[in-house]
Amino acid sequence: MIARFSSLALFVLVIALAGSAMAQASGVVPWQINMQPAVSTSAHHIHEFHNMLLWIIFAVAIFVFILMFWVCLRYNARANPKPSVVSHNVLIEVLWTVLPVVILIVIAIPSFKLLYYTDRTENPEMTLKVTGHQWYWDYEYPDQEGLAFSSYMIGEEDIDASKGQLRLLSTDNAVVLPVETNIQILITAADVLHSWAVPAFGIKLDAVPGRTNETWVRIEKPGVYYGQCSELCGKDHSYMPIEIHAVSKEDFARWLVSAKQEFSSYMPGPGTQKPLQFAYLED
Ligand SMILES: [Cu+2]
Repeated sequence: MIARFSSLALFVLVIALAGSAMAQASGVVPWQINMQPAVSTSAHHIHEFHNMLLWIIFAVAIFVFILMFWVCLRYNARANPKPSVVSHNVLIEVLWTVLPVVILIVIAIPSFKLLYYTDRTENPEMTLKVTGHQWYWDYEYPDQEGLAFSSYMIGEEDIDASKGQLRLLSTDNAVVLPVETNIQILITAADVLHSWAVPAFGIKLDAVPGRTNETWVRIEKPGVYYGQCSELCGKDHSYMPIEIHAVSKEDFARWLVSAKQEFSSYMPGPGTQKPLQFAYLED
């Protein structure tokens, strides 16, 4: 019995240690559990809200389990041969109506605050426009005249692991964004519903044809962050990843200069869709 208990305790410890170690890794790692580390203010608030909900869920679940076992043991036919015929108890009825309402209000207030917080920033310093296509993303920097490009997944056979490229996640043209900047993000789609989702930023927003959805991000530290389309959009839904390089403001300014030259031939818009690279389509 003791041996079984200690092996169980060891198992729980190993899982907990593995979980905390993996939570530190950026992007995706094998056997990952828990959420990707938060690198934006929105993602931090989302994680805090999630953790608060976990406590409430645990408390409710444990209370219901204890109640259930107590009822099964105390009031089964053998232990309680003469059942009670009481059908009303005002105190209990008030409690089981009012307490869930109180719990829901406790959840709803921070939930709505968070929804409005992630909705838009009051002081956007720059804008990134994202357009979903079957099956790639277009990115535009409206503040930088003419800067726009398409971003395709790098095919499996073209993945270069020595450059740190990841299967199903790396793209030919990564989005480059500055850290410590309030970035307004406008999301739309050109054909069907897509969803632009980057877990480390706490963003998952539908890309809807004919409509512009807005959110924002303030990235806290440089790094490479990945996301995926999260709205089933057709046969290559799983092959339109998002790759974002967050860099310092100085590096971003330098990237802008070179990117404007590199992408100057690309003109976004209906009828002139001419993606720069067909890395994925060629295979
Ligand atoms: Cu999609």
